[in-house]
Amino acid sequence: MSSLTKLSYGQRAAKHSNPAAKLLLETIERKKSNLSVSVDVTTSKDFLAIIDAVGPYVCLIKTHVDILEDFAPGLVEKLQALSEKHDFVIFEDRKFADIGNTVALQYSSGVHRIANWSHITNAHPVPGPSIIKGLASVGLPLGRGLLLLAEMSTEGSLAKGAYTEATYAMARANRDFVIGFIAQQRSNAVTADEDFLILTPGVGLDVKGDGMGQQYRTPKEVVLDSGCDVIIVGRGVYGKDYSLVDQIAAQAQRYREAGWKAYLERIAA
Ligand code: S5P
Repeated sequence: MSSLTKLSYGQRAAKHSNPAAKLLLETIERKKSNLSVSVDVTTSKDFLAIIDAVGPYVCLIKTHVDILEDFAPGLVEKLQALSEKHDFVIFEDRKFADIGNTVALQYSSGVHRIANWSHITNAHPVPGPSIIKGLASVGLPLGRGLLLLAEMSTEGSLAKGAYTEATYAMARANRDFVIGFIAQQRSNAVTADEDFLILTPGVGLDVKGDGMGQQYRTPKEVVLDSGCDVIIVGRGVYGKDYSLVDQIAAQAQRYREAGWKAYLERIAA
């Protein structure tokens, strides 16, 4: 595995030139948390309550704002206020997948105006490098960062082998804007000179799947065995009853501890 996995997040932050990647690495180090909570709920009330409950324990909040049935521009200000209150970075998981011109419009405009508030977003590499060009035309001047989906957590994913390798090559050619990958492991194909962040969904401590193709691994498998940087946890943290904020906060603490322990073991090994 890459020697990058022996460096601390702080050491990596000091060397990173992309502002969004630097901010994320610094936040991880400062808060001693490599946990990102993915808040996939449909009302603004639940969305904000969950974020307020888990905020102290996360480095990053991952959103799907298009799921919210009552989305209004004022929500973004509330999200930003929570980001300041609890010191976390924001990642809108938009998974862009169209031609450069279209993704530039989807990223900058529409009701969500994602580039205005989301430090990090992501894209499928399937259209080829023009997707990066389109998104970078909007995000780079704002100091944003992009993650490419190199692998997915789902059963039967087509993102593997040559597709995944080609994704690394696309990132390598655009290192000013592409800060890393959504992936299941840190590949040996990515060397230590290229500090790409690996953010990994499909993380759960209690169950192995969700009956809809999602597959879960533990924080230890993800961070220690596979060399990933950030664990992304959704339902494992907030469960089904969003009113149980104390329980949600306790789960976030549990995942944070597991993720950080695995990281400490990794850099000590
Ligand atoms: O390969 C992936 C990529 C992503 S970004 N698998 C995923 O599950 N995700 C996202 O991570 C997914 O869209 C969801 O928001 C989150 C996982 O949620 P959970 O409830 O299964 O932990």
